[in-house]
Amino acid sequence: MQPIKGDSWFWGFVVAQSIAPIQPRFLVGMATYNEMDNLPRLLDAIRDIAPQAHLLIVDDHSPDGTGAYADQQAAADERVHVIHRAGKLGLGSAILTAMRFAIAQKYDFYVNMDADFSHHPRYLPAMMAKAPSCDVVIGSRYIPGGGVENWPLSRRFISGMINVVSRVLLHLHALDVSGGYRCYRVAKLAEIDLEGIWSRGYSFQEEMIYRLSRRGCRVAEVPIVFADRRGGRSKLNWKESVRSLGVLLALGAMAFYDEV
Ligand SMILES: Nc1nc2c(ncn2[C@@H]2O[C@H](COP(=O)(O)OP(=O)(O)OP(=O)(O)O)[C@@H](O)[C@H]2O)c(=O)[nH]1
Ligand SMILES: [Mg+2]
Repeated sequence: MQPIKGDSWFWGFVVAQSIAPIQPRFLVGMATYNEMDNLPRLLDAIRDIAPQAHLLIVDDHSPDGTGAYADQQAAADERVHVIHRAGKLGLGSAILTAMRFAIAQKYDFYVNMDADFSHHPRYLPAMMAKAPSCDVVIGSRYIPGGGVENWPLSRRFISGMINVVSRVLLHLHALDVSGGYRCYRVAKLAEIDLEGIWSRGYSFQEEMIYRLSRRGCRVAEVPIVFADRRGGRSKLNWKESVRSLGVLLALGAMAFYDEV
């Protein structure tokens, strides 16, 4: 019997679907606190550059209306998700909230970035292309091709020192262990005890790489040029810097006793 035309289309579609490679699901997340000067252009830029990715905004009740803007975007675009928290609870804990969402929603990869254009979306394609061959991709300022733009010498020095000291203390091999622009394999995030992360602030990045490396995760770096924030105000906080230094020293002691 001759197959009717409708049947051959159907079977053609089934065969095409079964041989097409399954595309990994990416979630691009950003913590926000008063980022109305940046978020609208940033979301547009990410959607242009990585239209296949879903987006997550974790907002801590920003007084400037960032959370309300994120809600409008989510209502108009099913790729956009928003989590609201009651108040400013810190960058590290906001990233943990995003990671838990990525695990619960079964994404394959979670890309974390700042919402102030310091982490430019132009680097997303390179990071996403590298992701399937490793467990963490770091957008790195300290490998060839990477760098920092518009930072005063003092900030370059402090950042460089924190990075070197953390690498030595925690026995880490990556050259940029303090940057937050990263793509994580979600299955690996699910393996570590996220409740057991000590850091709530700046030391969060170093602690994540330390804990993932201890589990044998493969870490790769792709170059990024980190630019100073485009708009809005810095949330740099000295109290948090001192607390983070304490966490790094405590993790360093743990790494030392692990080795002996
Ligand atoms: N949800 C949430 N987001 C935060 C918090 N603190 C900072 N952020 C966001 O985290 C990202 C990084 O914070 P930044 O203030 O840019 O910190 P930084 O990059 O070290 O410093 P500057 O760029 O100089 O301001 C930005 O998207 C902020 O809006 C917080 O307590 N809660
Ligand atoms: Mg910033």
